[in-house]
Amino acid sequence: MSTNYTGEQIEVLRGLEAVRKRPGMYIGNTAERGLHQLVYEAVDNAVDEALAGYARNIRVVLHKDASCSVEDDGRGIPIDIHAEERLPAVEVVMTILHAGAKFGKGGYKVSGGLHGVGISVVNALSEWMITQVKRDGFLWQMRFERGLTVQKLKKMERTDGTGTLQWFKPDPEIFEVTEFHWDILQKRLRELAFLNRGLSITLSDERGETVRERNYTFDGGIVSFVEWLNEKKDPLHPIISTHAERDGVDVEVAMQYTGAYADQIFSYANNIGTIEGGMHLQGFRQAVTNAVNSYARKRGMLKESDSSLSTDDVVEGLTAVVSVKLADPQFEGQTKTKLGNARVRSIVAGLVSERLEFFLEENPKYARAIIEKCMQAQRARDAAKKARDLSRRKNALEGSGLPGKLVDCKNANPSESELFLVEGDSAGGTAKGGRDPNTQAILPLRGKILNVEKARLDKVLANEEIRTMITALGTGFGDEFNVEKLRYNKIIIMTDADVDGSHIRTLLLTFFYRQMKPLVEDGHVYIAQPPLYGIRKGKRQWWAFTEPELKSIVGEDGKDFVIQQYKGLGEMDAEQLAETTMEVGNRRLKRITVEDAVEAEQIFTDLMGDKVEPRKQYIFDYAKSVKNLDL
Ligand code: 0RA
Repeated sequence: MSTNYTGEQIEVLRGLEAVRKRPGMYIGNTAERGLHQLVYEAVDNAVDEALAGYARNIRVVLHKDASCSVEDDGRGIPIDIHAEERLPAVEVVMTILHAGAKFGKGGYKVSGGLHGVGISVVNALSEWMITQVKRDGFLWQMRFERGLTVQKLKKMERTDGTGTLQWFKPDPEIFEVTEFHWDILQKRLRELAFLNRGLSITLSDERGETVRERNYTFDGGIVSFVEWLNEKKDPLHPIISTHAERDGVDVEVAMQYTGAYADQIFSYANNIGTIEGGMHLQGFRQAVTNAVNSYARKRGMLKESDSSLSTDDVVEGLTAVVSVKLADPQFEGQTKTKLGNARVRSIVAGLVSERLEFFLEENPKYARAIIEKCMQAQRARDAAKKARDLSRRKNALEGSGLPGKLVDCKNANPSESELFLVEGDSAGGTAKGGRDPNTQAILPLRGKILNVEKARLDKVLANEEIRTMITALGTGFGDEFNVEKLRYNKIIIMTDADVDGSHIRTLLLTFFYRQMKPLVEDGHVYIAQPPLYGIRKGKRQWWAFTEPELKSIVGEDGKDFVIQQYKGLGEMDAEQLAETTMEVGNRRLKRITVEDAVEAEQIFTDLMGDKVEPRKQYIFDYAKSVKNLDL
């Protein structure tokens, strides 16, 4: 590169420097999440080109050298000279911060949205990046290193095709981890394919001995999405769907009731998962509540004296996808995943009411099944409330003492206190011996009792252990949950590394997510990570928490090392458990995010649902990942 910097080049350097200095500002973090964000950014650009009606195929390849390429068959990024910057447009897009937006203007009905930081950010955070554009009869190529142009736009061979290839290797100087995960990428790419009907997305992994490749194309769009979500459930009727544009908002909804007890409603704005919900979700829930109630009243299924079905009642067992696309999305909330555009609420509500009312009128048999399901939910909720009131009164009579099984800590200050939920009485005893009595409380949970199959979440409340836990936490649950009453800052789930342990963990996470959501949202829930191996050589002792750690301790041959595998917490004594898993400073905790909880919920559905096959599959999959499991 020339050393006589022009004004533009100085701007470029400043911009890239800012990105490399504070990558978190642009991609969230430099861990796994941020690393995958690079791929999403490149894919989002390609999806935009598809939404504009030009690209049909997107191909993502994970290469052996830890690089990733994203290719589309759109128009190709323009290569003509940009008047202001006096550089080829493609170079402007690749090297100038926020330049992408300028180009997109007017061209796209929908633009990238949340992630839309610009491809120049990917470039700045890559050790190297190659951009190829096919257009105007030729293949064109540029090359960059850490965001700086090292090869100017070069005309290569002739080609009739059009499209864009973005090929980058994330910079190990920036990222803590540089390995892409198939599971993470396939989940998002599959979701994008569902959300954009007909778009073909291929993920190819060339890193292993054999190439692993999957294509996602769904001609049914979000109808296919709901079909897929309900694959393991028992649907009550064919999928109800609608798709329309109103006042510049494109709305797509697909929904289907099942025999399940939980709802599964996913909402999106401009292809971004709105985990925190927002106006589109509000409109949907409101419309479903109104339509179901008005039909139930009209048919006399709900009598005049009966109270109306609540939203919670009418969404029980409902699987739905609500996807909106609009030009000016306002993302709000802690994680910027809540749609704030108020007008979207009535637009979605109007369309859903119309469609659902029509469906109910046209299909009296299905309508009856749906209303009956909702009324059953109402009865269960009433019964649970009565039981709750009863147990509250009982508590008051008994002086509302803390449960006898709880081994509480001395410190009454919640901000410094922790509660360990421990699987089994025996491990509970060990944990009691190893805890710091000032700040750490122990509540043993009896696994066998918790392991109730086919339990609806309401029924979980009948469980003594769960009620004990709620009393210990102090917050109440469901509608009456109050996070300010929480008696411990950290709630740490400590279970064995086997199927039962995983069951209990799944059930607790699902319970917390459904009945005590702010607990998860505010990051109070953790999973303890006990070591998998204890290693001894002479008088020296190590712990390994993963297979690679074990390898790095014992080396390739591992001579003279005595290796003990820990399958259960009970196999450690109090001192060992404290040192490896409980002591602040030594221990490793995994903090549970909303995404983890959503995942747990999906697993919960598989485990507790009516169908046996998914449960078998889960246990089989799990068994594969745990060695020496006694089945
Ligand atoms: C602006 C204008 C035009 C294409 C694109 C952007 C474009 C960007 C990306 C990023 C990844 N793939 C892409 N494909 C296209 C086209 C202008 C024209 O041809 O008239």
